[in-house]
Amino acid sequence: MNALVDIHPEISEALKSGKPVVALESTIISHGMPYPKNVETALAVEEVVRQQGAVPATIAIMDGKCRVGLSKDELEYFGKAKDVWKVSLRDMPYVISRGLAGATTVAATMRIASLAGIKIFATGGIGGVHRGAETSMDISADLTEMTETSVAIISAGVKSILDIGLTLEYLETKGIPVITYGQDEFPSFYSRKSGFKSPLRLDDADSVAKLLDTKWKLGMKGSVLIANPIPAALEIAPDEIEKHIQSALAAAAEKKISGKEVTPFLLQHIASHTQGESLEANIALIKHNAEVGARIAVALSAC
Ligand code: PSU
Ligand code: MN
Repeated sequence: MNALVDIHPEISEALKSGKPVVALESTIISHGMPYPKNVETALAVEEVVRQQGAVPATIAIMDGKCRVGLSKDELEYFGKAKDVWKVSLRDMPYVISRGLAGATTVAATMRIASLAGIKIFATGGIGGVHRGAETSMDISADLTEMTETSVAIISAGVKSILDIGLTLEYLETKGIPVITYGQDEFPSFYSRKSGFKSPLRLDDADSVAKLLDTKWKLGMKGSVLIANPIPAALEIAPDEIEKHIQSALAAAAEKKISGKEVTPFLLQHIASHTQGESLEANIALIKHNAEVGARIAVALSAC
């Protein structure tokens, strides 16, 4: 085992005995939602995973180590502290070697989950190819990591702050299977619709687990993206969100926001202009993803 990876005893016990484990990220806690909803959500998501018979593993960086499994106090710290780094792959060696606190993005969480031996990771939304990437070259390391690391991601699709079409093209180029759970159309986070047909569709956890098992038994390393549409009752219409995205993009350009600040800036702008509606939708879809992720983890442990 890697000396820089510290796994909570309950999780390491589960992994040793082949029990289902679901990884969870921490950027969403520190940089994706306001306190105290972020901590309440992190705890609720862990509980959802347990209810399905799997063990939750929230991942972050602390005291010079990758941490797999956080205590309630530690979750509280990551939800409250103002100086927590947003850590994607690029930042991992710096933040770990300096002993700083870091909240891990999808890319960094996948890498640490993989080091720990966890195969399933549930989150809200992944990073991708940004609108205007043809000139900004802003493409999230979440996508490149999906070719490196054999950890499947359950998300609510891709937020339309990104260029959904280009993100799907990128995933096709890299050979990443994209499966939508239970419908033909690829979802766009707040909405069950995106205007793009999903490359693949599966309707139950057993079928997804069988596909994952097959991919990895073929020696094909890398991820699979499972897009789980938001529950219909909580959907926000795409044109409703689009006007907030346009205003967020304009504000980002005016303030010259760049690099790793872009995604948190856009997310915060949208949240603060939708009177909490987007936050409630966000919380509900993460719980839903955790539930489906845990069911897939349970099915995979029986493969
Ligand atoms: N998209 C969301 N919510 C999030 C993120 C993205 O809808 O919280 C976070 C995730 O942690 C994701 C990261 O991995 O932002 C992507 O950041 P970047 O675009 O800088 O790679
Ligand atoms: Mn970026």
